[in-house]
Amino acid sequence: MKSYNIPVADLITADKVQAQLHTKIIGHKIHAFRSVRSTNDVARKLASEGAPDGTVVIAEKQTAGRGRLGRRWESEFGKGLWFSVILRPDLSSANAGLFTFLAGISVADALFNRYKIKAGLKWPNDILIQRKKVCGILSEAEFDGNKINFIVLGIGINVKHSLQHFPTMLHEQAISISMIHKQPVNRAKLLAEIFSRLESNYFRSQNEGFKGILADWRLKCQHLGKSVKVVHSSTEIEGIFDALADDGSAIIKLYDGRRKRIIAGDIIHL
Ligand code: BT5
Repeated sequence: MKSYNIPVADLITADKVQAQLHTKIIGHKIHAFRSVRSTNDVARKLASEGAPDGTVVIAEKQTAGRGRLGRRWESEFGKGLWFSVILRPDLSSANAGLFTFLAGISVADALFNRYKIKAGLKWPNDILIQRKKVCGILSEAEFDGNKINFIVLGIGINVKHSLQHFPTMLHEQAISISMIHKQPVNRAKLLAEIFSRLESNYFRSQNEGFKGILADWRLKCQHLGKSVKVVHSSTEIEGIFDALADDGSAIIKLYDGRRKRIIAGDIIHL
């Protein structure tokens, strides 16, 4: 892919983000890189070496940014926010999958607070603007017995792209904040806002569990009660997206009235 120059003054640094920070833990330690393979890989290594709760890894570019199931995440130099947050919740392993939803509502709230953009959430890990993907989330966990040892919450947000910065195959499905919000977007301020939202939801999950977080996610879900096609493993089913269950799985009501629980897959709007 082509490389685009951006002025040094526009690069993200730990200092710039920390100057905007209002959090107690998230972002107090930031490892900022020009280029890495994947911020999740760097964060997992740091976490296994003992990096503290709330440590962040961010890069201007990822050469092997990852989505789920080994899919590629396009991470153009200087155009997005490609970052991973290390969390060390005191929770059982059963809760690990719910951090994707925690991240989804946090990013959506930050987009609304800063730019009045009403983003929608798509099960399980997408944030959409005008039905196109502006953000993807890749939450990975390591366990210690039946407790979570750490979570690496990887978040990729398209910020400054115009259409030509995306590969052609993504033109129909990807969007950036700048394609909607016509004023300049300050990535450091947006990141600090996301850290605040992530942190308050993180503390909420520790104090109250995930009930409120999942309720907020349902309110922002774009396809609750709508017809969807779900592709999972090598099968496809169609039905109504009936509910997000408390364990994060999707409940699909088939057209013959039966309900099917899906734990992993992709939703296609019909
Ligand atoms: C995701 O996977 O959406 C999770 C993406 C997580 C990326 C972050 S960036 C920081 C951290 N470090 C990493 O290595 N990853 C995380 P999934 O639901 O599997 O979606 C992947 C699909 O999204 C691809 O197959 C493409 O179709 C599409 N896609 C790839 N890059 C995109 C982009 N920049 N914008 C919109 N869609 C994209």
